Amino acid sequence: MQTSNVSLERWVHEVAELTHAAGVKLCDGSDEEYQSMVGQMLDSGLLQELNDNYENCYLHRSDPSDVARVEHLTFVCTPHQHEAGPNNNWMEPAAAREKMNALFAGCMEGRTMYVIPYCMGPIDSPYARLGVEITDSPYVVANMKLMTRMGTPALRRIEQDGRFVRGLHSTGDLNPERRFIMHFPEEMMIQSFGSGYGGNALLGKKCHALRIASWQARDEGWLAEHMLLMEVESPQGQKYYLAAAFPSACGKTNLAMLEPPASQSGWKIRTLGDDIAWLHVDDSGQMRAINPEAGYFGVVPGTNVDTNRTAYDMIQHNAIYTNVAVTAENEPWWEDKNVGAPAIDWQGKPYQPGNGPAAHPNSRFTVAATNNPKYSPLAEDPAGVPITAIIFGGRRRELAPLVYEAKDWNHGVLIGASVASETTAAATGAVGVVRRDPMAMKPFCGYNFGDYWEHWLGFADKFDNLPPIYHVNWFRRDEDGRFLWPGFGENLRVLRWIIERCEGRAHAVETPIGALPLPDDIDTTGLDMQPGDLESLLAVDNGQWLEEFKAIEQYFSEFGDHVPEGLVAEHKKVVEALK
Ligand code: GTP
Ligand code: SPV
Ligand code: MN
Repeated sequence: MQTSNVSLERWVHEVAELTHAAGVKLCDGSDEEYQSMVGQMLDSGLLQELNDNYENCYLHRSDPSDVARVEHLTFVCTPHQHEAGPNNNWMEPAAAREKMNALFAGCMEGRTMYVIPYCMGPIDSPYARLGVEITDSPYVVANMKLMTRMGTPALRRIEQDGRFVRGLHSTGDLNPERRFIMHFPEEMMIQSFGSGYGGNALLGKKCHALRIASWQARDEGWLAEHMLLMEVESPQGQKYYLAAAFPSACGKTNLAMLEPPASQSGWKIRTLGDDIAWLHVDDSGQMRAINPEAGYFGVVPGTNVDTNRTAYDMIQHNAIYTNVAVTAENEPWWEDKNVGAPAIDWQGKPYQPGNGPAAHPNSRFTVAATNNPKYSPLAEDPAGVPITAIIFGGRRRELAPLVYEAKDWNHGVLIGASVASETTAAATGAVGVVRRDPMAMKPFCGYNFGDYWEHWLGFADKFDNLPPIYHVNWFRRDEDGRFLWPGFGENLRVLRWIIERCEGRAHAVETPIGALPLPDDIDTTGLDMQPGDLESLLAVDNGQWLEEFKAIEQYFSEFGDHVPEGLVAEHKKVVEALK
């Protein structure tokens, strides 16, 4: 191992000894290295070639027991349980370490151990943070190459700065009984065993950039959030930057790559990020954000030329597909692709409709951000972009209106803390069950939510010009299950109202839950909506909201004396107004 960082060298040595790895490969992040990983995986059967129409695209089928994040096997290991909070599974650090050491002992016998230095954020950004992932999975190496800035430049910065997050990963035997994703925030350490899938295994993403980073962000006065970052340019050339937090599989990738419909001519969208944002307030008091990632691990099903043309085109070259189906012509296939037909399902079996969807509902693509024709060059700006507005949202067939605006920052924090959303296939377990998912961070906040809300509220004490906060819901339905709002590209119409509000130009009516547009305030020209749909989408029923606020109060009470008084006060104000 060639590095001047002595503690890195020592750690790599220790891990090699523990795991009995046959060899150590320090990854340089080059294209040749990526191709050699791909070649090796084609030989071993971990990857399959796809039809030539999909240039440099490969298919990976993960173990059928290993297809999504595993929240029940994900732990935050802090000295005291209250630090992790009721929002996390907790294990005492020494006990967790002992458990993990036993699992890692000898687990790489006869195999190569890859050492991946990576940088989350532009390599020259003061907001960027470093990490090293050690893994026995060439699939992880290839994905980290597409998703992060990894290799020699990251190692050089680690050698300069000294500080980095240590992530140790092994796919192990994929036995769910021996699968754990452990976080040790005080030691800036992650240990993941027994999964080769997405957020469980690509440790730079959720484990580092959200769970460990949220802990650091509290200490250092910033925010690490499950947010997309996008630029919206008006026909007049004015640029706005939106940061939006929606739970897993609730529309971040789609919004970040939005294609303006013909009716919205002149508007342009550029993507900064589709999953994670790090927000800082700069010396002038302006909130700014960077995307710590450099690629996308996105939901495949539902991607087509009408919903997300950008992603559809972007994944036709230099992409890794995980758990999609293939056609008889060996092209990747998924539900709602709207072309071709599945021949082989995601498990590699001949497709039979009775066996469920052909592509796994959480099948994913991995591509570098540079594949995205809408990728904003500002994503490489070390200073990040100035945030115009923050948006929270969830997937709710009932109650939550299409859009509403917080009265001020603290009320916005209450709105974020109260987010509820239907569960999706992004995590194992039931789908479609409404649960609280504050700030879309339920699976990702590395510490007690009570303390996290306090940290959010604290921004209002320190700063004057914080961005306004909104809530959106693209997922309202009628009794027959029909979506009331067309969604996707048409969401731009809602973003336009938000932007006009930020500029003090758009109209709104005050309600107890926040300010809403009247139906006439949203441009619906050319939309094929049924009479009354928009009215339903913008209705606020005080009685229903009182019930909702009871449930919110109940939820907050789970956090005991960690719940900030400021949040309770905001809750009370809304309840009084609803009465
Ligand atoms: P993660 O990567 O899991 O964090 O998810 P994400 O928030 O990036 O979700 P994504 O954009 O991939 O969307 C997930 C699913 O929601 C896909 O099947 C989309 O087709 C669907 N979806 C996204 N936007 C909309 C919308 O505006 N309306 C409707 N009805 N569905 C949407
Ligand atoms: C999510 O579940 O929110 C994802 C996918 O973005 S994963 O990286 O697997 O967590
Ligand atoms: Mn996500």
